[in-house]
Amino acid sequence: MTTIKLHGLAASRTLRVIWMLNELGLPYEHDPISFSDERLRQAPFTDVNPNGRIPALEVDGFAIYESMAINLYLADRFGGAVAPASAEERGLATQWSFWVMTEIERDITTWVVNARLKPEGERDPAAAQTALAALQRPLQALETSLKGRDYLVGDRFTVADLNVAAVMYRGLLMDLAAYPGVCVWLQRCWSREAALAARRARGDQV
Ligand SMILES: N[C@@H](CCC(=O)N[C@@H](CS)C(=O)NCC(=O)O)C(=O)O
Repeated sequence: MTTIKLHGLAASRTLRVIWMLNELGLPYEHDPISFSDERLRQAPFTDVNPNGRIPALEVDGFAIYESMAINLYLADRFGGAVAPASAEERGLATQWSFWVMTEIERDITTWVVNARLKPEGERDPAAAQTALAALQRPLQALETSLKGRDYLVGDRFTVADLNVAAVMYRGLLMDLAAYPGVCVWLQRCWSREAALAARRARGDQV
């Protein structure tokens, strides 16, 4: 029997992997270690991820880190409808996963921290504004890519949608009126039962 162990509390980037494991219906052992836990920077955790960060995953002793890579690996290893069905779909799933990490993640994080999450007095409105401005180009690219389609790759929900929507979790707090296709697609992805279950695991009332 395959043994899967996921490291990382749900209220972190680990959420992305919890969503994926839920989609695949895979049972797993959960080690909800926090990003602030000193044990991240010590063995045995550093044997799993020498960067001392979460999420990290072990499957029958095989260790892997980086949230996007973990989800692409899980799709490859366990298959199902969310997995790419051809070399082209695999290429596009990789493309979207790299894209969201390089074009979206940093700016959406800066925006949400300084526009929504920090107490008002501690926010940096200029940083939020700069980040929001930088997001316009990739959001427009995503809007264009979704024109006339419900999902990013093929005609079904795949790991490409999951990885992009998961990194864009904080987009749920953003006014996306200028990008109606992105708005509908993001809601579609996050309203899946596997996604809602992941959000409940991090304490969201959904
Ligand atoms: N690129 C990595 C980033 C991982 C990451 O930064 N994780 C944070 C929690 S969300 C962490 O472990 N922080 C602890 C630290 O940096 O010491 C991924 O997507 O998995």
